[in-house]
Amino acid sequence: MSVKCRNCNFELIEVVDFGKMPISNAFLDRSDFSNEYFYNMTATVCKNCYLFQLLEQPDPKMLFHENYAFFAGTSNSMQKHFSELSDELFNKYQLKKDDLVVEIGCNDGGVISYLKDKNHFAHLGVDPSKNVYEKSKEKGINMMNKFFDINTSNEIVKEKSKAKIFISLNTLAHISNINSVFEGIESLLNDDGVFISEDPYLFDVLEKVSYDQIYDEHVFIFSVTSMNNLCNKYGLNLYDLKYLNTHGGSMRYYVSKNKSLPKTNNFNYFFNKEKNIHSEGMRCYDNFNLNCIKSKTNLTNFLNEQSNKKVIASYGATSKSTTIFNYCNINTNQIKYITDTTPTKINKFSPGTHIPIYDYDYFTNNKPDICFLGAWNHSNEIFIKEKNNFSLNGKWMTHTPDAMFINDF
Ligand code: DWN
Repeated sequence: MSVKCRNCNFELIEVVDFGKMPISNAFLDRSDFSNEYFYNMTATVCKNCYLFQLLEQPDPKMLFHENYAFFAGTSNSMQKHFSELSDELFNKYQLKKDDLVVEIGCNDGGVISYLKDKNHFAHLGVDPSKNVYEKSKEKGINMMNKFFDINTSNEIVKEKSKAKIFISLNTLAHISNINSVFEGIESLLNDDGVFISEDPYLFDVLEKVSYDQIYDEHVFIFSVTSMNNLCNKYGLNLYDLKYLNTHGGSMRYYVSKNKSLPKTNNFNYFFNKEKNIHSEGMRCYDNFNLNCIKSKTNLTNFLNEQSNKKVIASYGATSKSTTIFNYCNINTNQIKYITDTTPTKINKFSPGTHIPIYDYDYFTNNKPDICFLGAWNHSNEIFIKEKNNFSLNGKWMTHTPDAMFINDF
């Protein structure tokens, strides 16, 4: 393979070839169909540092721009999650009024919107997508409309100060020039500074066969091993971890500049667990490939059979669904429409497979027999909402690890 590991420049091993994929969040008008962009999506892993990564990534400017379709504010449970982390920052790190907190990829608010609400004025959000940047600015958050790298980091130090806390929630995995980002984090942090990062956890993706976490925006899916390798390379100390249920299984990484902070039991537990898995060579990655193929056959058969007799709709026009629908060749023959509450997605069509996306009113007026959970990672929130608002009289289904009905209310 001509592309080398983005961390250590070693050779990459192919894990799964998902075939042609469109831009995961590029929801289309009918007039865009003939000009749609596709790339080949191949998941790989580095045999040396175990960084799981896409072989090819479309130009980031095609993904993050003035019409970025995803707004984090659409999920109440994620808002609660952001608010809780903001409390933790005050309680655990005793933020002083001048302690700068920087958050990258803060989208339409993120954690720093809660810091701002608590009058912590030394905050800064950085996001390359103009529309979500504008949303944050409207809320009175201090913002920079940039991609984060060593140059942005230098600019922040020059214009503001070094940072006490650097946050990246579901963002680090999106940035292919990872070396420049780590350089930027290292040079931005104070000597007692902490970097807190969350992303989908690789071993959840492998075990749950949640291959839909893999799409253009997720250039990397981190494990403790690969994150630890990156931190070591930049003189940073990954000393603690917190396993999270968000987004179907995520890991929060606590990284200090202070190298003498001891590793916690949590760190040792996950680090050793992964070491044991890797002692069997590439077996977990080979199994993942086979499981993806099995899952594809299983979902396709299930949907083909059910769609003969029933109307199926999908709940949540997610980036994840772009991977599923394109990998499994699912279109309006199986899924009649998708419902979503995000204004930028409504009345558009899904990338690649061109399934129409309608608003919530349409959903309530055109109840499907079966509802596919495109936003399965928000199933708790969705079930609570739908239990009170909407009786499906039918069934909810998911694809992971196998296609199945999951009516549990
Ligand atoms: O990393 C990323 C994650 C955090 O968010 C990004 N690369 C992009 C995005 O991924 P996604 O599109 O797969 O994210 P979600 O959070 O699974 O998207 C949920 C979608 O479902 C949104 O479009 C909003 C919609 N939704 C809805 O219509 N009704 C969500 C909920 C909870 C609802 O009740």
